[in-house]
Amino acid sequence: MASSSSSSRTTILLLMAAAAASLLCLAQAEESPLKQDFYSETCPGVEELVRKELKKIFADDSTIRAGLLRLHFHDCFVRGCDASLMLDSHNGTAEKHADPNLTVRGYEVIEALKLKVEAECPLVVSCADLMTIAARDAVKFSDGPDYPVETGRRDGNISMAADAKRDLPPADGNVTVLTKYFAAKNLTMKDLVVLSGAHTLGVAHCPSFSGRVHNHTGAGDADPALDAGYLAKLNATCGPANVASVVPLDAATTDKFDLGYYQSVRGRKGLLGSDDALNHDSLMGAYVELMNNASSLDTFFQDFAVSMVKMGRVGVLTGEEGVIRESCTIFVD
Ligand code: HEM
Ligand SMILES: *[C@@H]1O[C@H](CO)[C@@H](O)[C@H](O)[C@H]1NC(C)=O
Ligand SMILES: *[C@@H]1O[C@H](CO)[C@@H](O)[C@H](O)[C@H]1NC(C)=O
Ligand SMILES: *[C@@H]1O[C@H](CO)[C@@H](O)[C@H](O)[C@H]1NC(C)=O
Ligand SMILES: *[C@@H]1O[C@H](CO)[C@@H](O)[C@H](O)[C@H]1NC(C)=O
Ligand SMILES: *[C@@H]1O[C@H](CO)[C@@H](O)[C@H](O)[C@H]1NC(C)=O
Ligand SMILES: *[C@@H]1O[C@H](CO)[C@@H](O)[C@H](O)[C@H]1NC(C)=O
Ligand SMILES: *[C@@H]1O[C@H](CO)[C@@H](O)[C@H](O)[C@H]1NC(C)=O
Ligand SMILES: CC(=O)N[C@H]1CO[C@H](CO)[C@@H](O)[C@@H]1O
Repeated sequence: MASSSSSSRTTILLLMAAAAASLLCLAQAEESPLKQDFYSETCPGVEELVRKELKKIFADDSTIRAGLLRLHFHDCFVRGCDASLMLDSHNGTAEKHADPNLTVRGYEVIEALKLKVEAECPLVVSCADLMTIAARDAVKFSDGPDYPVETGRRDGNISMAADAKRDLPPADGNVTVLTKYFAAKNLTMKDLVVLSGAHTLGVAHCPSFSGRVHNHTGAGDADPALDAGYLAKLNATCGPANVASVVPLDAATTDKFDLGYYQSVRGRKGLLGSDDALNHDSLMGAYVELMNNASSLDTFFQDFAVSMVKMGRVGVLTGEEGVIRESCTIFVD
């Protein structure tokens, strides 16, 4: 790399570090109606109970950790973190029936946790908080950071597929599009590049990216941004009509929360269009670059914890708002 561009890169990284520092202060100063250990009086030990249950569940299926992390994201982006994603509908119009949610996994885990928690403290702990705690534990048990979460959310009673279609970012979104979806939730480009790091866990189904393989611009072409060897592998797994097969989002270490995602993205092996998009913005590209240095792991862990806590505040219901449901999937007024 030419020295002029490497010095401008250094400048960008310094700017990002400054932005990160001010963001940290902001996150702490920002008023949040939530707080850590909200249930210390009303359901002491709830986080330990959840962790104990999840440890057993993950021993049977380590891949469900990725599902739980995504579940929290999809809940928070649609009507806020209010467990509206958990609600079943009899007419197929709830959030969980929206296209982007058809592949979301882990509903039954949240419901199982709720059952255990109800036995200890009936009608006290919200499903939205259980989803938040479960997402944190999913990261922790994947060798990621173990960060304190805020609690005190209450559950919503409205769940509409149309809201999910409107608010969840598209898998083929470019930088401009993704930034808009995040800004609509008061989340920054820094949050976008940091939270995209969640794709260090889990898988995607062929339809989420096969456009990049078979028909990128509508002329039967492939996305030129894809590494050639990687493209050939994707093509071998995902024929144009394949809707069932899955491919890891971070091929090297699918079940481990690490920097592997950013290495994939930088190596033109980001699976989704939205992953590759991070390369096409100078600030987010600089972050991807920074995360390609193994010594950045702690920075990623700290950044991820800050952005997850921020995402966990989106549109929350607190105090007298919303309800505490007995079951996370059954509608109550
Ligand atoms: C930046 C915008 C994002 C887009 C466009 C996006 C899109 C997607 C898509 C299309 C899939 C694959 C679905 C499938 O085909 O099965 C996926 C998987 C996943 N996403 Fe995202 N995502 C984004 C951000 C996030 C965030 C913020 C998180 C969490 C903090 C997250 C966590 C996950 C996880 C863990 C998986 C794997 C799920 C599994 O293995 O079941 N994503 N995402
Ligand atoms: C589906 O059920 C929900 C909740 O009961 C209701 O609000 C909505 O109007 C129904 N939609 C249709 C299309 O029947
Ligand atoms: C990003 O995508 C949107 C919607 O597809 C499009 O209108 C816009 O021109 C794209 N922007 C860039 C910079 O490619
Ligand atoms: C974003 O922040 C504004 C101003 O603080 C607030 O009114 C709005 O409700 C927030 N939006 C979400 C989705 O949290
Ligand atoms: C590729 O996309 C174009 C435009 O959307 C469409 O007309 C065409 O049928 C597609 N080709 C294939 C092979 O799917
Ligand atoms: C994908 O594989 C098919 C069948 O082998 C081949 O015809 C096609 O050219 C390949 N596409 C790409 C983008 O490699
Ligand atoms: C990685 O980061 C460390 C600490 O910031 C730095 O000393 C080292 O030069 C970096 N390595 C590369 C290859 O950039
Ligand atoms: C939902 O909860 C609110 C209180 O947060 C309540 O006013 C409303 O009647 C409930 N039911 C529906 C269907 O919105
Ligand atoms: C955004 C997204 O993931 N959409 C997919 C939802 O699931 C259906 C069925 O598998 C796919 O066709 C969509 O592409």
